[in-house]
Amino acid sequence: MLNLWSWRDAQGGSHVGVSDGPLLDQVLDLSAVESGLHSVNGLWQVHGGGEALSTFLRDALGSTRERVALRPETLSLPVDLTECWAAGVTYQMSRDARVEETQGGEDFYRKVYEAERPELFFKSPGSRVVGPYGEVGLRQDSTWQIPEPELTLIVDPDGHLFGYTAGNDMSCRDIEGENPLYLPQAKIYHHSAAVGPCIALADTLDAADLEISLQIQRRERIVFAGSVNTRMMRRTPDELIRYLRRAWPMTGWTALMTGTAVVPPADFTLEPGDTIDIAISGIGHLVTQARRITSDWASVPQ
Ligand code: DO4
Ligand code: MG
Repeated sequence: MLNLWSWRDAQGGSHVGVSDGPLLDQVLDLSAVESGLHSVNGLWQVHGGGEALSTFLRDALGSTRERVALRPETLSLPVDLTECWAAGVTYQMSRDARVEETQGGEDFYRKVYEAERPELFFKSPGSRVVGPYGEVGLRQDSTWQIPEPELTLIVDPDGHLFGYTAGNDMSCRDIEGENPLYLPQAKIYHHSAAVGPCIALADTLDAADLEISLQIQRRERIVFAGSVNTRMMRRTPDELIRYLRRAWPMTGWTALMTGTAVVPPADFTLEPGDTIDIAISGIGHLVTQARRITSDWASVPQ
């Protein structure tokens, strides 16, 4: 497995590194291998993706160069994103949860689960996507909010699948449930998308068999835990990217969330301060904290 990490040093300089598996304490800083390699984008421009990149990274890891242990709070977004998209109702569990929360629009969800065309929606501009250990937003006008843990595709500027990361598609079940036409307000708001902690290169991870788990901690207590395997997904990464690209030429790096199947019970809602830990095998933990959105909160995440 090959995992790419992005982080900042104490002076604010950016770095990109690689590890063999999601091992935060055994990262090879790629600027020690080739001067000028400071970002995933720079790496991709020089070495491309797929087999050519994997060969370069495996050779680099084969050397005896020093490995660094990264401090979690120094991690940045795994790649500078132009935007984030999401797919919906890609697991039966999500279809059932939507049918449960909806007041009158149930058939739309049943149909989209079966249909050839997947549900795809815009989620966030890249500048509002939250990285590891950042804060995700809670709307003031919703009383039923949940995180959605999702395998997330990282698509390169040429539109090819580059790798996988973990994603959080924050959602307001009451707003969407009232009327499916409110989907943009239920899904798109300040810091409603988070991704990280690293990118597992696409040709080094079998995305069809990954364990996705979600744990939510409130003060000292675990208030929800659940998991699912990507074997249960009805769509494939290639299919989702193909549909997105039908009418959306890429202009930069894109994250595409692939849908959730871990849904907390109907009486659960997030509270400010809750810690959300999303783990995916081969990728690691995306940890964020929930914070209420106020009008003065406009900081752009690192
Ligand atoms: O149809 C609403 C969105 C569903 C969703 O986000 C999911 O299934 O993950
Ligand atoms: Mg979702």
